[in-house]
Amino acid sequence: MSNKKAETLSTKILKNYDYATKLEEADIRSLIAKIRYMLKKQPLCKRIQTGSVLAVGDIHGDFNMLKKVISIFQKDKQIDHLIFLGDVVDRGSQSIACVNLIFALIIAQPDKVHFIRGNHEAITVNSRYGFADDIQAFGADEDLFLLFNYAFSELPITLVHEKQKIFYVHGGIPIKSCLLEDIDKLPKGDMQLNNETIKQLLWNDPKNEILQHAYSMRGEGIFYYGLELVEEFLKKNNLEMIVRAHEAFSDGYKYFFDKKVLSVFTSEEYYEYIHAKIALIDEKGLIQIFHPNDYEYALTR
Ligand SMILES: [Mn+2]
Repeated sequence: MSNKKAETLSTKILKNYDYATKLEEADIRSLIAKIRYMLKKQPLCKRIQTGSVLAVGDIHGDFNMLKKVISIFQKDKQIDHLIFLGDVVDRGSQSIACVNLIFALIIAQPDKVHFIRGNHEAITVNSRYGFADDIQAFGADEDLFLLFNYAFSELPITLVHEKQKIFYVHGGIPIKSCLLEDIDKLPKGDMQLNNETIKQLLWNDPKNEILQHAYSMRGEGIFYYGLELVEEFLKKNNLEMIVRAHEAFSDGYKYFFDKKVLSVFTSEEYYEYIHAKIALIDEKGLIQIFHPNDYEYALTR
């Protein structure tokens, strides 16, 4: 498998994003192979030291929204890092193209583009909510679905920005006390989210009304986390805030616990009542929330 092919494809896709919808199976296989090779070397808790961040919530196959977000990142040279908070696949109509485009971007700018794993980047979920059907409709060999999921299982599950002191994750914190060092010791390549801590990082939700934790309606082994758990986690790990995704609020974002947690959602195709949002977070942690359509206008005011 030559890496050159994946790099050539990446360049081609980034010149014309729609090309990500037109790839042949062999092209997709070479992107996946390259990404798996790159991800294998990365820890489960990724760290970045400095720079501004554009944080993107669930995309869920909304290719048009993804194209807007990526064009903002490519045009605005003041954005140092682009962080996808997971749930790129399922529900919407173009999951495969969305992954292709993000993989192409990671290949081109591996130090600036970060894809944190969501609960839909797990085979137990994406075999049921659209992605498996999309692969079948695409007419690919069955193992392409498995190859995507092998790659997803190598994704980082959290990212820490050391200057901002922000913890980026898809769902949130586990209910058992957890240090950042512990996250790196969790098993990599956990396809089905069998590890309970990984499962909770990807599935748990914040809830304002509780202090510690409560059982979640999402299912067994999933919890709501409250203010005291958040404060304890932040203090122990010398952090100030959690930025996560995973919940579709109608405004596209919501703050919890006196702004100690921010939730962002960035998909509209499947969710007609949602106004997608992205969060621009400067190096010091100052946050501006935008709809991707309003981004350029808001910056020129
Ligand atoms: Mn989710």
